[in-house]
Amino acid sequence: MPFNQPPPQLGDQYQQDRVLRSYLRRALPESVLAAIEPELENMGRLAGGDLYHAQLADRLNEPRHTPWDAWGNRVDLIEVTPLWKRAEPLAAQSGLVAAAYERAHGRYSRIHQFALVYLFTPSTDVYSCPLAMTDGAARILAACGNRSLAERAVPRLTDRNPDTFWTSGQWMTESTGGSDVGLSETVATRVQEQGIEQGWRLYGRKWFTSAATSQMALTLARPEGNRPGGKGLALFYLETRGADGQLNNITVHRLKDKLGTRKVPTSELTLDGSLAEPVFGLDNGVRNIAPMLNITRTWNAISAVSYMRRGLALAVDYASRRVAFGAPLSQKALHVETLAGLQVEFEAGFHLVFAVVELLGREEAGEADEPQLNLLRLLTPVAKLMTGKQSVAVLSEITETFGGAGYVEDTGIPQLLRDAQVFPIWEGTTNVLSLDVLRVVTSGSALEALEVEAETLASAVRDPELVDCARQAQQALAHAAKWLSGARAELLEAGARAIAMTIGRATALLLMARHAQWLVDHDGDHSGCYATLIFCRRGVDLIDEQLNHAHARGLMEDRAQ
Ligand code: MFK
Repeated sequence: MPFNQPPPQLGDQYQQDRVLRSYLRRALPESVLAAIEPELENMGRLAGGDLYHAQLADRLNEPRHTPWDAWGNRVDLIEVTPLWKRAEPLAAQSGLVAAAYERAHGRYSRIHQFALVYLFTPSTDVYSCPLAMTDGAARILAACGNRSLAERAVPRLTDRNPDTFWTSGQWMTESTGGSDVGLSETVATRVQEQGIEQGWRLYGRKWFTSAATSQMALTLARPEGNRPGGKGLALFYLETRGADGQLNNITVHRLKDKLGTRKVPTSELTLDGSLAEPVFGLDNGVRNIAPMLNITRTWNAISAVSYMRRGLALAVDYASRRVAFGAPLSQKALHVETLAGLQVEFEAGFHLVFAVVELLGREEAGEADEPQLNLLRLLTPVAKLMTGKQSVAVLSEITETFGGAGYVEDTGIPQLLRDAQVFPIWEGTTNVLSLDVLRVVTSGSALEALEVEAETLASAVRDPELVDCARQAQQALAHAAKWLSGARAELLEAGARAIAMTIGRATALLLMARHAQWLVDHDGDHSGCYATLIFCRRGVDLIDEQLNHAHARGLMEDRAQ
């Protein structure tokens, strides 16, 4: 018999997740953890068992678009994969959107929701995408003051009954730009008959509409006569089908042929007189859709850390099964060092995004003060951009930890890397979000709020090695503040990514140090200390004092490379 390598096994994804479980014990009151733990246990079992096996079996399936029926009628049917068909009712019943709006656990409700999402996401092939947009739409509609829209849509978007649950799209991107949304060309026309207003119709082409199977969408369009730019756009609500079941003057042209997230039926579509309703106001569309972006960016960051965790769970298990050069990989110093480097990046991202989730929960419970609101505004793009980059780097290394097997499709490993590549791209690329961070830190008091929070986190730490890590993190933040106050406009822009990453890594390091101290105090467990020390050594302050933008311009000026 030739040798056959035993494949990696995935166990119970809640019970085996030391980082998630210890975080929840520290962050939640005992009564809240006791109330939600059965749900987490159930989701962890499913994610590592039944759902994971269904996901592997579903690997070759993709969504299908049928533009015409046999008799020449335009139907634009989109059929999703079997795993997605299973994911939707599971998501509704598990309250993956609802838990945030039921607020059964007050300001802890977002932790409840996102802990479930974190377990669910890597076993459901990015079904988190429509859920993220659904959550973002519910957040906007619940607060928009448009009572009839809120009463119609919010109960459906937050429903636990799969038969009546709705998902929402977020149709922003046009071919003019996914980043510079103010260039959008879609026009909104007011329809009047005999002087009586009949509503609005939208005309335009949306170039990247994720999850076009949703029952509704929030989208941007320019009311006729409005000025150019994002301020001239307005935020509209539309339902994709009328009461007769027919599409709302929407033509789906094709599904996108993407590098990853291939189960997500992302479409190009044309709105040709689609009935729509302004959510509120007839301008400032970009500003008005921003709360949705901040929610979907949080989902993006949670998804990115959940993918890192999945890759690590498989790689760590595999290391104990794969023998080479006389011993399992789990006993080889260089392999262990490599895995530890990946583990700490995951832990840093985990603590950063759950800090955002805590702030979001406080905000929605009306318990956030001004500095906390500023922190939420700053750390949301920081967490999204940092975890997006981490997830690609970590999953690329994870692929390599399997050697040639990681490069072979039916192990399921390559799909993790391809899917992760979307996290730094959609919902704002790393550079676009770095510029958002730059705007926040140069126009308000968010950085001061972070420095105060850093002092609070540092003061919770007593172990001398952790104290040293916390000091390095505070020095990095002080360096960022000093650099920001001294640099000229072009240099500020050129250095924006380093600033954003430094803020992210320094904040994550402080959060890790605080958690590590708690683990030592409560459990005598030093795993958090090791993680903090290793992460600190990998580099926190990424600001380049020698940055000379003239060099980059000189190098990249328009000539043959
Ligand atoms: C797996 C889970 C996730 C899955 C989700 C999948 C969904 C996929 C579908 C998509 O990809 S949807 C498209 C995602 N697109 C983006 O994220 C857009 C990226 N581009 C930006 O974020 C640009 O910075 C932006 C469009 C906002 C720039 O547009 P503008 O017109 O130049 O806006 P400007 O002047 O920067 O901001 C307009 C206002 O909004 C300002 O307020 P004021 O009017 O009061 O001055 C800004 O302060 C405010 N604003 C912008 N971003 C904000 C914000 N406010 C709060 N939070 C923000 N993030």
